Amino acid sequence: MATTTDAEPRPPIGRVVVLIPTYNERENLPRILDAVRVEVPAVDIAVLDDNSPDGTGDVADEYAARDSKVQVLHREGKEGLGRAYLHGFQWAMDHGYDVMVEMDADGSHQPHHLHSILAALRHADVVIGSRWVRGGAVQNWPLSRKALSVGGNLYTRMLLGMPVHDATAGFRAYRASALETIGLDRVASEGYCFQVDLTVRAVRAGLRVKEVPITFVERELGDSKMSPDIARESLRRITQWGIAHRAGQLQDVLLGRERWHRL
Ligand SMILES: Nc1nc2c(ncn2[C@@H]2O[C@H](COP(=O)(O)OP(=O)(O)O)[C@@H](O)[C@H]2O)c(=O)[nH]1
Ligand SMILES: [Mg+2]
Repeated sequence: MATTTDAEPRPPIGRVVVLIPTYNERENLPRILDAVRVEVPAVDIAVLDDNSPDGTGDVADEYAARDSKVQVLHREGKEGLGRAYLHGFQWAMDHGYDVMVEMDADGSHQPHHLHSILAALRHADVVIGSRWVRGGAVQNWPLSRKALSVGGNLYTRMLLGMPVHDATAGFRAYRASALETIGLDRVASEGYCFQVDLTVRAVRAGLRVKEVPITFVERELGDSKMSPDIARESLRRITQWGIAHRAGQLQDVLLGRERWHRL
């Protein structure tokens, strides 16, 4: 496994694009675009719209027509968050960006956190805006959503033994080099478990993954797209990865290749 340390210098940040996936976010989108543009004016934005029935794509086009820092990728239909991000990452790599930021459209991810996320990336390959580290928080979530997030993260850590507290978080920044190392063509996750998938791949590849605290604020407008199907995909895939991981460890032990530090 490749290893990296804090002491190793990282290249300068370079060109940054914030990727914002949207499905039925016509009320939220202009607000988040305005807020990101004010907070980090030098940064480009690409909206990844899955042909939202409420016309979010048109709202995005109107915005992009008067702001050259904003681009819109129109996708054919709703294929899930993971697919939308894979498309956005590939587009961003093809267009020479050095850093890709993931950010929700609904106001849950506050643009002022972009400063600490990008600052941390100077010494990391991947930075996760984390709700479940000291200083992190969630506002206005019902107990059921909190339980799902805490439980999902606990399950992920137990099965996969990862040193990450918020593997399901969706406010994060990747260096393009990190995405190249991860190898996006092997990522099959469609829904929200895409986030866990990339976290596991990044950690396993020996990339330096850092968490910085954020306050996640539940949306005020529009509806969450979280669904039982999305939760089921996460549970199924995380369980499969966990079983494979633990079986590999057991095999190491049985073959006398103990690596207890990985347990
Ligand atoms: N393009 C695209 N965006 C999606 C899809 N599902 C969710 N999103 C976007 O992903 C972000 C997070 O979704 P949200 O429903 O708020 O999830 P929650 O915060 O976990 O409840 C929002 O900007 C959504 O519009 C999808 O299938 N395609
Ligand atoms: Mg949301």
